[in-house]
Amino acid sequence: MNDAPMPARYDFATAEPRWQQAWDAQECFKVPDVPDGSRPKYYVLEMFPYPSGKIHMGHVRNYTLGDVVARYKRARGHQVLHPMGWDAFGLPAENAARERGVHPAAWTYQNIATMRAELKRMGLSLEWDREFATCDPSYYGHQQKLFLDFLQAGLVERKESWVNWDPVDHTVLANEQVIDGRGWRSGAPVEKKKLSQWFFSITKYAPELLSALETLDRWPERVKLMQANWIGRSEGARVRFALERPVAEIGEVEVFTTRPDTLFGMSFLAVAAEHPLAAAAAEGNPEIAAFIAEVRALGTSEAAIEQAEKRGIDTGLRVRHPFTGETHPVWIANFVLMEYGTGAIFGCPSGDQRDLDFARKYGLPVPPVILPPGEDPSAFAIGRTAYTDDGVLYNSGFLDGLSTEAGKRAAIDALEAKGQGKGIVNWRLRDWGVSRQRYWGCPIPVIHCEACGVVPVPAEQLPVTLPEDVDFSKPGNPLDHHPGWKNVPCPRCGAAARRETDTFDTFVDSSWYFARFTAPKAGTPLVREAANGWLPVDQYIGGIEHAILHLLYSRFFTRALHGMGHIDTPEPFAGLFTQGMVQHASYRTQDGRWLAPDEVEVAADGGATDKATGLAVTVSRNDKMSKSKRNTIDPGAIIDHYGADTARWFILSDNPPDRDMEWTEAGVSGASRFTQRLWRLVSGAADSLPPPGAVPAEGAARSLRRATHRTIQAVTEALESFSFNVAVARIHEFANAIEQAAAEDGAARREALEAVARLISPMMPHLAEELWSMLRPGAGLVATLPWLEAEEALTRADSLTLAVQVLGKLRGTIEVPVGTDEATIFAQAEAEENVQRAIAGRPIRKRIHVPGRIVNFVV
Ligand code: ANZ
Ligand code: ZN
Repeated sequence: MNDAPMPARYDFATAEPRWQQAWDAQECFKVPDVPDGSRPKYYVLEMFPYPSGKIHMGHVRNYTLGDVVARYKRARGHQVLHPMGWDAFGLPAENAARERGVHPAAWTYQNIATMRAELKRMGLSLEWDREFATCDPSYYGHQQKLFLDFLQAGLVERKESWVNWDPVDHTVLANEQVIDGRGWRSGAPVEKKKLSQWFFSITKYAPELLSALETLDRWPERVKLMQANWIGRSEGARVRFALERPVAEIGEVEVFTTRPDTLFGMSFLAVAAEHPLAAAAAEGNPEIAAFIAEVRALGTSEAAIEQAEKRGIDTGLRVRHPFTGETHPVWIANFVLMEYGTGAIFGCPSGDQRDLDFARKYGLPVPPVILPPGEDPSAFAIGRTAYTDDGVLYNSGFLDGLSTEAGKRAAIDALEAKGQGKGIVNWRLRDWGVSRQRYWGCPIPVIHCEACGVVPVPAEQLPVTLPEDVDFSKPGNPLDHHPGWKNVPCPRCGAAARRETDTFDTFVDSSWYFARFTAPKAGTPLVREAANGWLPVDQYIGGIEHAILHLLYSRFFTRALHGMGHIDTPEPFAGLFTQGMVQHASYRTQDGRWLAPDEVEVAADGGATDKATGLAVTVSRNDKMSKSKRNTIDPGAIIDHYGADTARWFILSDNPPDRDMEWTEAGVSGASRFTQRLWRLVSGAADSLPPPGAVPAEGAARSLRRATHRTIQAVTEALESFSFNVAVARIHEFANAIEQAAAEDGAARREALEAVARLISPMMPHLAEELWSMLRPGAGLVATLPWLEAEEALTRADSLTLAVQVLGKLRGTIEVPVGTDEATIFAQAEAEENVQRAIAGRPIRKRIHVPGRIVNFVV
């Protein structure tokens, strides 16, 4: 007998690192670069993190979800690729350099070290050998190589485009970085400027990117819809309007419309502020010039334009209508975007709300042309609301009487016959501008030569690495004012030339990392067999904030790589799951200060007081965790205090993973108690159980065995369907069932406890190993075991409830096992106390049995 005292509690602090080492030592999560075909492959990937400095609860949720999938699929017999890396370029590192004088590389790699250690503490089943950071020259050098391939394939272009220019920071701003017309950092009024920039020709793939959405049957509908809207296919026409009098050699204006049927409802023509006709009209007209300058100061984002008040100015120019020959005024309007269609529209106020608002504001005519179904043409009038639905055309010359659809076709036919327009498909998607005037990004590998023009850096000279000695004290791009870096000889003619100083948008880095993970150390960007063996990613998991750009750019890259013959798959992500956010209550004092959770005392009713002052604070629930509200919870501190399994269990338990969840102290401590409870359940029984493999006696402890197998079945279904909170709930119920089960059959109890250890293993992998090692000392790791299969016979309903009647009156019910013979059923029914009383000693004349339903005694 072993008299060593058992510890009274599960000591996660020593157990978790111990199991992590055991997994490492046995290389449980390692897979070959080329799947060997012995088992089906499964590639699980979570969106890789930006190394901001610390992991946050959003990471914990994301990586826990991925780890559950990875561990479960591994147990189901798949060869699972589950890598991790760092999306490591980007502006924050440069800001840190400017603000704190720390070099972006040092800052980034320090953050990576911290975050890697934190992630490792979570016990994720990652293959760390595949780790890379996108700022490693060994990654971005290959990206430069791919860029040369794209260039060769005609998928890259250098062209002029309008950008938001911050005149103080000397940098291009993304639309999101323009706030109320000002640079988000400098606060300076933003200018629109034309710059030569590098573009990936994503628009060439627009039709495929749209139509292939249909093949993504394991993507959320919502994400597919967002992508479809972003790509934005619309059918319509281009219509050319002749100017009554040409200006600055411009004789006509072309508009794009999706409603050529409404041409007879035209009231005005409007162009964007950046349109050449606007510039021509501004010549010698300070009022127009001032208006254009004002519109340019507004952000270019559609949202900004949508919100801004509709404003315009009459240029005094007029255009001739292609059908009526009448003339209409040409306006410059702030709601017309230069980047969409042709940068010009014809305004039909009766059929378009924006046009109507505009027409009403400036007193322009509103001729109605579409008659809604059931309306009387003599009575129908447009008030404050445009009629944008289908109807019958009227006041429309040769289109009169046609439906909207027929009218569109007839108008296009007529325009084409006159040579004044044609039917086209227009796409909202723009080419992807990837030039950034920044240091901390992947250098674009081209050289500008006076004589030769743009010359790609020869592949053997890659990688073009970033210089280390850079000066962040001046505004603008440090690569630009570096004394030597950009001065290089032209690779073609040898003359003095200049390196491109733009670096790539960091979305480029994240557009192919999932492919690089399949052969992260290779000397070429990709290795065919590895990429083809593992791709597409079977399950991609990340935040909805990446529903559009990151996923679209990755899809484009993959299609382009496919088109160039690098890989076989055209789509990167076969399955996509978007997780909800982690929220936390926030606390605010009456004088408006935010308090951190540890600065308040929360009462049982949810009310809270400031620990320092004792005064009541305002609690608001379901706030996104944010530094500004001081309601973030540090995962590191949680792991210190409760262990990784508790954090994982709680984060999985609260809500379905695609919904937002609220982090609460009560929730996490409840999860912690549950880990202790499971540990006690097993440690208390381990010594008294029969040896492993003991067969439960036939019929004995049937309800416990049924609970075991039904739980196996339910947890399996829940894990298959991403209902991880349901899996957690079933295991809670199972723990109750085990605790309440009669103690008679040790083998059934062992079976139940072993099932607990194995069923929790995707969610609480450390505790699973700990329990398993108590139940089966020396029997190896749960991480290497196959998933449990439920025994069908034990998951089926195996008893029936029968109503028992005496002379047709219900007197009780009995429960019998399926397949019980009739004599036993009658005997059991007759023995019921209530039934005995109703029979009252009278002889039974007839016994009736309706199988599965009723037993009736006639006395
Ligand atoms: C005339 C018209 C009449 C229009 C009507 C609509 C309703 P989607 O579907 O998004 O492609 N438009 C075209 N180019 C524009 C630009 N650069 N900036 C702002 N608006 C522009 O939208 C196409 C419609 O948006 C076009 O059809 C045009 O207005 C407007 F009863 O033309 B429509
Ligand atoms: Zn040259």
